Amino acid sequence: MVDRVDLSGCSALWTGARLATMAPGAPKPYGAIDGGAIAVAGERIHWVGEASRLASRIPSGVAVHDAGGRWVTPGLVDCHTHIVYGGDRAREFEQRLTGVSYEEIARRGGGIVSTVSATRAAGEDALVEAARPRVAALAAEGVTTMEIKSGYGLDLDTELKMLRAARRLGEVGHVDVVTSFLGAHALPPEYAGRSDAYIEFVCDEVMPRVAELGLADAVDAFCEGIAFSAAQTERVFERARALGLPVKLHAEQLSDLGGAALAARFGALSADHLEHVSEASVEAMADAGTVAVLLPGAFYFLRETRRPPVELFRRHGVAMAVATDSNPGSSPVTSMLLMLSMACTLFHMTPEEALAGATRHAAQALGKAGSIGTLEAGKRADFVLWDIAHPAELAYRIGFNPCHRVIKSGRAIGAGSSIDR
Ligand code: DI6
Ligand code: FE
Repeated sequence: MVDRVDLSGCSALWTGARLATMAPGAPKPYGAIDGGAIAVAGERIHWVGEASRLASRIPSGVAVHDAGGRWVTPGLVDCHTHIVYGGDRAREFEQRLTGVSYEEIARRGGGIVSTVSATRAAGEDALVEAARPRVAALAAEGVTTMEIKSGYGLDLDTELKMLRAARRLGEVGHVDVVTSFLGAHALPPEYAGRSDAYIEFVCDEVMPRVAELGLADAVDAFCEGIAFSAAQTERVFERARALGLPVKLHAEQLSDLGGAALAARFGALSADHLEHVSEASVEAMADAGTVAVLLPGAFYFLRETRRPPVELFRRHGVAMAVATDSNPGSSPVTSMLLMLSMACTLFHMTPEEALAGATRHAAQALGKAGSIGTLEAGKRADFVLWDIAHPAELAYRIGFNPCHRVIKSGRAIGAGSSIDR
């Protein structure tokens, strides 16, 4: 006689589901459970398993929903975005198409710095309103948690304004927002030729204020020839550590400055981009448990040719996440499903790896592996019902959204395009 699942205290039960739990070490691909059910208690998953384990009489307080045989995955997690910004860079896109490189545009004072001017000029409300439809586009495809970075302010007031705007985007309740302080993103014009002085300003004046106000969940930096050196990044990390904030890093996107190994030395949550990472740095990331966040949108949009070394990450057991890098300059992307497709076609990941990269491993990259990213008891009840015949379809179709319904913190918040418009 099978033990029956105790549903006392549960608020909702979803039956008739084919679950892609994405649980680690599960016997079947995608952690699949056919004939599955999810019991929800308030905002959390109470139980996940085969519906045959349920008693025939469901307690009267439990709302029963039929998933209609649909596949159900964890809510998607976009663990790397710069989605709050002023203006856009469509003109720069035109320039790049005439042959000017991304790095050359940055050197001519365009690029990130032009977004900085527009972001400084925008009010906080305007930043929130501009980002809202972009966040809604992600939510419509089943994103239930996303990260948002600062880094287009590069002065105290605008960095704080961006982070407040990011927090506000999470208040609607459809998408949880995790923030990162990216003061060391680019050198603002007023510090031209004085990059050490700017790093000192970031460390001594901006980061402590950000920490004091509780506006950032982590600290990020851009370690690159067109941005900051490894030594400067290390100073940023030292201060983050002193303030008790976890770190992550834009590393080895355009060249190898040893950023990923530095990040690993500081126990970073993630190192991101990584097209030019060395095997020694991959080993350091494996030892530190630092997640490799891969960003196929930026790779595609900048027409990069060197792929991140997916085979090395596999061989050394580095968890791979996939994210949009949503930003106006190098990845004007607001589709996680497109990133799953590109992770497979451009980076040669498998559809299962790509989905793990948008769920379990993305959660890990945000330091939230204990609360989101898989369908397991105790985790937040964030999940998505899909009109698909197999989970590989999520990475297979291009420009089609099969999202049937999103459940956020135990509540149905809508379906596909109806979310948060
Ligand atoms: N790497 C990126 O892909 C974005 N920032 C970064 O450090 C690009 C930001 C931009 O071009 O506006
Ligand atoms: Fe980025």
